[in-house]
Amino acid sequence: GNELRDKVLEKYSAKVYRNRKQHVLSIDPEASNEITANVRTIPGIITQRGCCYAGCKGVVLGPMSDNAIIVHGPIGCSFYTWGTRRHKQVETDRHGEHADCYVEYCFSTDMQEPNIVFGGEKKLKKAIEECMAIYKPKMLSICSTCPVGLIGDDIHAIAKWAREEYPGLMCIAFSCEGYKGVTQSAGHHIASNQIIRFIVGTGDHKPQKKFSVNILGEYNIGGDGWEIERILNRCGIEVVSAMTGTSCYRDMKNAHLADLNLVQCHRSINYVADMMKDKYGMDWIKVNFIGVNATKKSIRAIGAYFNDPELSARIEEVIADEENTIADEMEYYKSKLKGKTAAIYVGGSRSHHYQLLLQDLGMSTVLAGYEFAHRDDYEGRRVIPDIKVDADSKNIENLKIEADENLYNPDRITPEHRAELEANEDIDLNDYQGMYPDMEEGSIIADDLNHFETEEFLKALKPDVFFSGIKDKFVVQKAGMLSRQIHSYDYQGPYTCFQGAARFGHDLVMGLYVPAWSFIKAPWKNQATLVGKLGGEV
Ligand code: CFM
Ligand code: HCA
Repeated sequence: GNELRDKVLEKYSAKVYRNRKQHVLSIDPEASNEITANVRTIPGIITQRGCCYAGCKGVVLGPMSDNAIIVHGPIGCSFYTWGTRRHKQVETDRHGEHADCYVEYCFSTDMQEPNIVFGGEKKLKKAIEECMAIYKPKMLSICSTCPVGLIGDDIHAIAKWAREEYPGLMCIAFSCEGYKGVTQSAGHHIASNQIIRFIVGTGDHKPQKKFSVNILGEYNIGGDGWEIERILNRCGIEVVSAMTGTSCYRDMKNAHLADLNLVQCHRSINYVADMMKDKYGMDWIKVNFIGVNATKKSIRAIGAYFNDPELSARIEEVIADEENTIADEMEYYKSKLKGKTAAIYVGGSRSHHYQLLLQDLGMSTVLAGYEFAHRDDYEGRRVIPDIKVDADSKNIENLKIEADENLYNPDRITPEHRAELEANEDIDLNDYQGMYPDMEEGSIIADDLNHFETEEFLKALKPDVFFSGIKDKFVVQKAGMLSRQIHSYDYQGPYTCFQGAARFGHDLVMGLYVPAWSFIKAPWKNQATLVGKLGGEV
């Protein structure tokens, strides 16, 4: 039932209560568990959400190595996204050629008041000229922040000017003003649209191996993407591009030449997968490389798609070998973690993915939620037709995609094989089931969880660890509960696939068993659990 939810939310005014109640529920297999998501946060509430610009510039564009991003706006917006997300990169493309890497740089027009009053276009052109003179990038992005949209600088005209002025330069403008959407999610969509419009389909570097894929929605945080690629390469599968971790503009141009798209983070990049399906007829499968069992299921699904006995045999060999390498460690971590509970609250897919890794370690998740996911990330893609399109979502362009005259090929697999895959419950072909099916009855789901609710739920549920981000980590830790960052991994990682799972187990055991905990007492441990009167005295 929803008793705990109602108890936590009852402190609100009636209006706020009515709103928040639609975002928080307890999983009940008998009920529809419909949730409200991707709508505006109530003003005044301390949300953990970010803005549209963060989703476009920071999340999707940021990891591309050879993409010089000029932030058109006041300097604070640049500073905020400068090196705070741990997408690792190298200075080579997938063919071993040098590609300049700008991920550690911060380019900004540093708009001042006079630019807001008289317009910032001249300053932006000057910034582009300066960047071209010094760095000569192959790709240059212009990302606008809030004031640019308000004063109406035409960044798209300037991008066109730059493409003409500098032959060979791919200059793309992104109207990703912070206010454009209700969260980062709007920025993911805006970035995806331009990737399809300007990048994918412009390269001609064909894959060399028999089986090739793109990895979509993998940003190489802490090296996650490198570990996934190591495993896929061992299996004999070529990675044409990753979007956008471990990739550069030059790799992404060739993405349409791969056989299959793998979608790791559905939330941030399902747009690209859908558009590539419409334009090239390329299938996608939902994968999850977080967790040993999830990884096994994912690579077996890839094997099933390609339907090649040699490939499937190699996949089984790799699984056996990788599992063998971590077996003793996993056994030990499991013995230390079995029966413990967790709460997870991050932006999108990781709140779902990490539950599977915790299950591998014998743990369960008592509360989970997303900052900015949509209903389909909770309930599965089958609810997409029922999602209300409100004024905020209408604000973001929905590209009309047509099949590519030469490259559209919907018959990459036979109709019989497609029917087989669709009937197979272990394979999500062009589909995502969302987080619910992996959650236990009675666990709490909280969309756009805020500071107040975080503290109240943690006090009531007392999980052993709270997985979250920088904004709430220390509040929780000072209250005596371990908090691990699932965005940045607290400077650790990779946590993907087999070795990543063992590394995660190691870090979690270290965190939970560190003797420092005996020096802090959670505030609620100092409070009486029962308050009442006995014989007239308190
Ligand atoms: Fe996808 Fe991500 Fe996530 Fe995300 Fe993010 Fe991130 Fe995240 Mo921070 S793309 S939705 S917008 S998995 S940056 S790498 S950790 S909130 S759960
Ligand atoms: C973002 C980036 C972020 C923030 C992390 C955090 C990331 O949303 O703009 O709040 O700890 O992963 O770096 O999600």
